[in-house]
Amino acid sequence: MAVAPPSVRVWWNEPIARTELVWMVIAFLWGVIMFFTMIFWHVFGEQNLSNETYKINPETYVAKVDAMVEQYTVREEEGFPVVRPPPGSDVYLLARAFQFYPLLELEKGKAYRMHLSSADVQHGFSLQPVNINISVHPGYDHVFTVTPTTLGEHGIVCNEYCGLGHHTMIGKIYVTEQEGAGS
Ligand SMILES: [Cu+2]
Repeated sequence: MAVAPPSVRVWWNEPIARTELVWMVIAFLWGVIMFFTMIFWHVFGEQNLSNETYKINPETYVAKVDAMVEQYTVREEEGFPVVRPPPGSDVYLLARAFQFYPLLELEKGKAYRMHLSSADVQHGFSLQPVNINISVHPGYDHVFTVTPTTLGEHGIVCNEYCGLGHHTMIGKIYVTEQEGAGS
């Protein structure tokens, strides 16, 4: 609140100073440029995923994960199932305190419908070393199409602080040659 009332009560009808007008136009044009840059970068920057998001309750999501694990587990690693779902199928990855479940094995050059959700709190999915980062929220099923291009073992780390065991929260995606194309 001002101590004294302004000398010109209806100040908003005063003419705009030239410099101020110039800056307003610059700010507006910059806003327009940034707007189109966003769209351009989404398409050509290869950083943002064209994902879809659906509401889902965590129990329903966990049930889908368990069904996939039951059907496509090929081996175990330190008590964790390694799941190899068929190319083209829906792949469910679950983030929960403090693990990514299960371990996945995908074929190079094949497309998968990847689902990502959390059973408890917010986590971060960070695929290394390619550095793809996605926020993982409980109650939301993030769906995107992935086609692995690099053979080998890829680490997933949680990059959203989620509790005391956060630093131990890691996962793994193996990318292998296509079946029938040699080992
Ligand atoms: Cu975490």
